[in-house]
Amino acid sequence: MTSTANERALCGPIEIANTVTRICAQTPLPVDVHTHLYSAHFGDLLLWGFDELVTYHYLIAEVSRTNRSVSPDQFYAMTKPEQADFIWQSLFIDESPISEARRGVLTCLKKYGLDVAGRNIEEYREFFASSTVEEHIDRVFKVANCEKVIMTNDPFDDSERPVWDAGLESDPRFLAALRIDPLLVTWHDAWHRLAEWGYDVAEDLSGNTLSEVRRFLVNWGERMDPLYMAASLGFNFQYPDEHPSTPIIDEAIVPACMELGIPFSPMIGVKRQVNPALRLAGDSVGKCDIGVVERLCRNHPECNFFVTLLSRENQHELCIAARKFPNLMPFGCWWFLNDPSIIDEMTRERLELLGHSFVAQHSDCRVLDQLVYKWEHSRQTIGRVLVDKYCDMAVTGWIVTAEQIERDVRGLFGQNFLDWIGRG
Ligand code: RAT
Ligand code: ZN
Repeated sequence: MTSTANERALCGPIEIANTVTRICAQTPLPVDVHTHLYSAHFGDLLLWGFDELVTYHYLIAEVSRTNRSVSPDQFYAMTKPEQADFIWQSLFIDESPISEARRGVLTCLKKYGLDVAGRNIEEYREFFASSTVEEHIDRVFKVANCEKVIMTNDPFDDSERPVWDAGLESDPRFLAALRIDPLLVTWHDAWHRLAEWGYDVAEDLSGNTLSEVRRFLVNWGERMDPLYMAASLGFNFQYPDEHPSTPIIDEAIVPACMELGIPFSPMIGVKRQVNPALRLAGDSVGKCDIGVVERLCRNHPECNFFVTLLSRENQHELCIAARKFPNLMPFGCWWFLNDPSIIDEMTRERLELLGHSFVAQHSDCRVLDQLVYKWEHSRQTIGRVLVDKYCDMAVTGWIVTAEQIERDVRGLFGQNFLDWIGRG
């Protein structure tokens, strides 16, 4: 093909590099496919502001090794502002904020126009205190250039369920994902909750249990209108297996996903609570068995699987699995993988093996403001990878245009997922 009437060929590596970098920096983010953010209607469930930003659990893990004068129990006994003061002093003043999570705080301050050089945390606190949550949500979406985010919505969460029960008006920027970890990870407890909510279930899965679990999922699906159903699973998760999780997937989750017309999203690889004293910061990572993903996709070719794996060691084989199963879409650089060096490696590997058929990143934000830095950093890293890839194409004589790059970048930033599930 030659360039079309409206599409001008980009000439040479410098023009390609400048154009790709600009497009990656400026393309509106169609959807952040996995966050822990909530709309303002969810009240205190939405975390935002300086103290929340600085007490992110990634930073709690870092301070626990940097400043051992305070034990984890003593740290958690502090008030939130005290925790933030302690982390600021230990990780930002006593040391250079060189890690990715620390650099992220600086990027947020800069993008809000605050004086990073001044290191004045009272000024930062005042900045956030001077806005309402609604104003701040508008600001963050604008600064991050983000159109929509997908929340993590857990019907087992006693602070979240009442918000759905109240049936308040929703904010179209915040889409739902139905999160169902307890059904697969702690069925021995979860079944009591379902029974309490009027479902005819038994711990041994007898009688109507599986059809009732399916009814529970479809009921919540109809209520939340989720874009997918998700569960975080341990690195040692097995499928198929003797464990109740196998019939629950085969006879409740997959049929419910099919009925609702959404994918199932197993997020596999967490090693839970290797250091319980650190609480939310105490989880780790393990390599999972890629056979679990292959067998899920093979046993349920009619169902789509939207998958992210936590271990770096699983990423290449996830790409290969995706080459074999068109009902599998990999997404994001999850949690311990959300660092520039690893995003660079994973994005190259995925582009080389899969072309565009994946979602390059999600933020996993737990604090609204992280939307600003996580995407700023990922846009830069993915941009550097794409510069190389488009230059490699152009060297052959293939014509590269800004319009094609814009389409591709929007896809990688989340449009691919929306198109895949028919919600484009
Ligand atoms: O990335 C994180 O913050 C983790 O703590 C988890 O939230 C993980 O992403 C999950 O969704 O379970
Ligand atoms: Zn998450």
